[in-house]
Amino acid sequence: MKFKNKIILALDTEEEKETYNVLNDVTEHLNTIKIGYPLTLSLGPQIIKKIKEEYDVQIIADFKVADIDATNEKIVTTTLNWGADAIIVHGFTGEDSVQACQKAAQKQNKEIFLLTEMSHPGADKFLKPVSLEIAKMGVELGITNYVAPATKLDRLKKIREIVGKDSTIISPGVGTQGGSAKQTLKYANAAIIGRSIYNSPKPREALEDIINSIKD
Ligand code: OMP
Repeated sequence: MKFKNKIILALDTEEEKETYNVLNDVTEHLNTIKIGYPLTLSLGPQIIKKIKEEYDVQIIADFKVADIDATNEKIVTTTLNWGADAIIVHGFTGEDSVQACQKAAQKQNKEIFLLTEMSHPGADKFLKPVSLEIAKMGVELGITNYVAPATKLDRLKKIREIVGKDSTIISPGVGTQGGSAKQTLKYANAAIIGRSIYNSPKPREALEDIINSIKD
C-alpha cells in the first residue's frame, strides 16, 4: 500500500454527518482511511462499502482480530467482503490464529497488518514483554505489514529493525496520544492519526499543519 502524504486517518467518528464532513474535508490530502469499531458499530459494516464507493480511498479495517483460527478466518473474510482493502490483526493469539487471517486475506488478494506493540501506557504490562517476539513471528510467517507505536519510539525502532526496511509499518499515537509525526516517520511508512484531525473544528487545516510539520 502507498500512503499519500504518509498519513492515515483513523476515522473513529460515530455520527454520519460528522463522518462525511471529515471525509469531504480531508480526502484531497490522503488516500487511506482506517475504520474501526466506533464507526462500524455506529453505522453498520455497510459504511465500509459506502465510503469505498463514494471516495477514492483504501480502507484498513481496524478490528484487531484476536480469536481462534476458525473464527478469525470468518471475521477477516466477512470484513474484506464488505470492501476493506486490509485488516489489522493481533499477534499475541499466536501463529495459527494469525495464519488463518493471512490465508483468508490472500484468497482475496488483500492484506493483513500485524499489530505488535500498542501505543497506550497500559500495553507495557502484558504486551511489551512479547511484542518483539510477535514481530519476529510475523517475519517468519512472511508478513510484510505491521502496526507499531508512535508513542514509544525506541520500541518502534526495534520493531523496524526486526521487520526490515522493506516491510511496511503504520504507526498510531501521533497528536492526542503525544507522538510526533516527524519523529515517527523516521521509522514508520505512515502515521495513523485520529482525534487531532477529526475533533478539530477545521480537519483539513489540522491535517495540512501535520503535513507541513513533516516536511524537511
Ligand atoms: P488517535 O489517538 O485519536 O490519533 O487515534 C489512534 C487510532 O489508532 C485509534 O483508532 C486507535 O484505536 C488506533 N491504535 C492505537 O491508538 N494504538 C495502537 O497501539 C493500535 C491502534 C491501531 O491498531 O490502529
